[in-house]
Amino acid sequence: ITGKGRLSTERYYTHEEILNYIDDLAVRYPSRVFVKTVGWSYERRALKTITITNGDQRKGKKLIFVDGGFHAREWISPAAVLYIIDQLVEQFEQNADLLKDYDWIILPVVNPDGYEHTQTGTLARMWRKTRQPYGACYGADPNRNFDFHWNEEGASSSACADTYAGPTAFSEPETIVVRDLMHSLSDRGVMYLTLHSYGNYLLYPWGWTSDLPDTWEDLDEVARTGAEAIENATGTVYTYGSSTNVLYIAAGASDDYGFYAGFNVSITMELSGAGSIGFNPPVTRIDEFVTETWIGIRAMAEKIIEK
Ligand code: ING
Ligand code: ZN
Repeated sequence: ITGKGRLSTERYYTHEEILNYIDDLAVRYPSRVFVKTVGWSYERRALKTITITNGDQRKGKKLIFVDGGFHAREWISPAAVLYIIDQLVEQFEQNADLLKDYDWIILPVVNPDGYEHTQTGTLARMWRKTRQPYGACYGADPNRNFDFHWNEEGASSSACADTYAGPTAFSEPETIVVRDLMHSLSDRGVMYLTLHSYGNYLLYPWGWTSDLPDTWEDLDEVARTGAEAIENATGTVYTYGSSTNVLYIAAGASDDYGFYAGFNVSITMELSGAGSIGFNPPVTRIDEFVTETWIGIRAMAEKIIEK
């Protein structure tokens, strides 16, 4: 995948391949694409963002922040992120409206240690968490580790649990990176989008309470726009609503934190997948799942831009 050429949707890629790919894009499109190392995972893998622009460096542009790969086993998430990058960089002409007044900053794999573990470890395909050791067990759930009503609801204090909140909020270097990015971007950030799988949901805050934020109607309108665009184009039905009300209560998730940190729209997208292929879509279906994801994201971004 290094060198010229685009990534295909015919297989899943390793973290190293993903980093090489974005580095390569920055070399090939030096006026529009910028890659930065923003931190390191527990096992010292680089966390890199790719910022995609239309080449116009004027100040005051707004920003959309997208991440993927929070949860190790949710392989379709980094795959969808790669497709988004391809659309914004290689298919720039078709998507120029999305970059006119907005830059996009993308962190493809938040949890590379976990992702690598699911690809190379023994019996590790269903790993979810990070890989920092806690006694006899490993890892915290990065999507329960953010310091907003941390560990109050829908998280575990047991280090061996899949939803372990961690010993403290922001115990994981990976969530600190996302937090610091959010704070550094929130003055111009308008949408935070985090890609998980599976179940076909567009979720907005709050996840820590069944109460809704004051501006929930704005969030609902954006999520509905994404869901309708996907259903109209493909027939796939996405359910939208607050995390607590349509899925389950869970405090310490990144979308609640992003909203609290100043992103007026903050959405967790649970991509396609169901039953036995939930975390493991066959490679023959990657294309279908990532293209429908892009249809929804594109529609949500357009909704925000027109406002
Ligand atoms: N789902 C999310 C999880 O972290 C979620 C759902 C997101 C709940 C945000 C609450 C808030 O459990 C997956 N698949 O990880
Ligand atoms: Zn997840």
